[in-house]
Amino acid sequence: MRKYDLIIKRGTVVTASDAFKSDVAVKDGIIVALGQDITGDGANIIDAEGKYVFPGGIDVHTHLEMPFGGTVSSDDFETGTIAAACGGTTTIVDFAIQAKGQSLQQAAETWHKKADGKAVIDYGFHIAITDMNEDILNEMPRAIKNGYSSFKLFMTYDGLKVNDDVLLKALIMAKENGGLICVHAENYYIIDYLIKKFYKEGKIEPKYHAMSRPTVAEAEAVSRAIKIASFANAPLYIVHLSCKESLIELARAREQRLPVMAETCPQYLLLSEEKYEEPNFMGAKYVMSPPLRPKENLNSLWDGLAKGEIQAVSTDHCPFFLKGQKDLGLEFFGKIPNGAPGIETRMALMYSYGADMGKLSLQRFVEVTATNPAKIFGLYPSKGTIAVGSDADIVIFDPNVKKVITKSKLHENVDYTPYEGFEVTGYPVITILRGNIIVENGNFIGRKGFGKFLKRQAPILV
Ligand code: DUC
Ligand code: ZN
Ligand code: ZN
Repeated sequence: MRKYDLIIKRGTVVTASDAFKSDVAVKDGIIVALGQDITGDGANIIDAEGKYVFPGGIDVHTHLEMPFGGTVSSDDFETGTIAAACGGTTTIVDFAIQAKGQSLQQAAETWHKKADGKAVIDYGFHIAITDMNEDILNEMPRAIKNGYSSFKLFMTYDGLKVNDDVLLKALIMAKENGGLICVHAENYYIIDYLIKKFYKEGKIEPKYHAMSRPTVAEAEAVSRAIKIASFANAPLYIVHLSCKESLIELARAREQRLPVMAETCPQYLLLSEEKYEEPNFMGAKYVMSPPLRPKENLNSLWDGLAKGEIQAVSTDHCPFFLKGQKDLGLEFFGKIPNGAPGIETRMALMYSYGADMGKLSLQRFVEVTATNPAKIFGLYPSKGTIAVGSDADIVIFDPNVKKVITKSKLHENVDYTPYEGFEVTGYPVITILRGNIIVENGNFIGRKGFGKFLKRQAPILV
């Protein structure tokens, strides 16, 4: 009889292409067998009858302990990754932000100090380039070789924004060296004009944050980035695509077979701009960029996700406490730190409002929450699927559990959730990282520092 460490029995294994009843056997953190009636001497047995066996979620857009807007996002690599694990996510890719004058290596080291020894799930880093020059450009190939194979460029935000010449050079350098450029696409000048105009007119409440960042500002930047990438003949990944106008640009590019990919986030699929009307400054909960959009955008995004126009769902998790952080902007929306929590609720929301409601097939749910993120960001096939040879990063998911999302039950280090009161059908019951059970029935039982840094490979275009 073969020796295994763990056998998951009688669950329905779901991958991006299949759903089948199977046992899953694990040895030394790796999936080593799939099949019926697997037995093994001394192995830990999990009975998954009636449950789904999904690949661990992969969230490729998080901001843990990130200095931003005069404060620092409130989840660090310990609290944030515990929350992620409790929500069924086993890998994140966070953004190491280059400070002015820093090399890319220094940016990465700064983020290693935040994460190493603290993270409870595996993690990689994109490097956000904010201060480009010839030296930095020439440093990109080494960064890619060292496993930081994707870079983010902000097309907006004072202090972070880069111009089109930088975008063009970075796209060419990344393409020539097996890297990928990601863009936060919003038109700086439209937004800057509107923010100043609203301020002058005394329009200072949170809802003016959304009004200062109209969909056309996003769509223009998406279109421009796509055209520059097409000129450079380089792949491009658009982060947090939030509206129909941008989706039209994306879909057109993909129809032309351009290697353009995009993610959206649960907040753009499930929440809309009316949220900014919540009284007593509570609209600040939803101050994020891009902002929540008019309702009619939601169905377009769900459609785009189902049809394959959008490839991934991440969270842009960037939490700030209402009390003590968001309230920096009580007198002016422009001072509210941008961002909202979501690292813990992504899998349940996407299953419940996507797969369970029939908007996404089960396989597509897995594809957009795990498989495509792993492929695009150079982690596949060790992450993002359930197959012999892959890491045993697995979520046992009970499709029959009903829950109401409420802050007091979540692990995110922040004083609210944008999804308060959302009913979900289905929730992760066990999270397994490299063969180790790290969450059981909502309780984190893993170990601080067990998360491993992942050197990532070149993107697989999807
Ligand atoms: N958007 C946010 O809302 N927060 C952090 C960075 C970003 O682009
Ligand atoms: Zn962004
Ligand atoms: Zn972000």
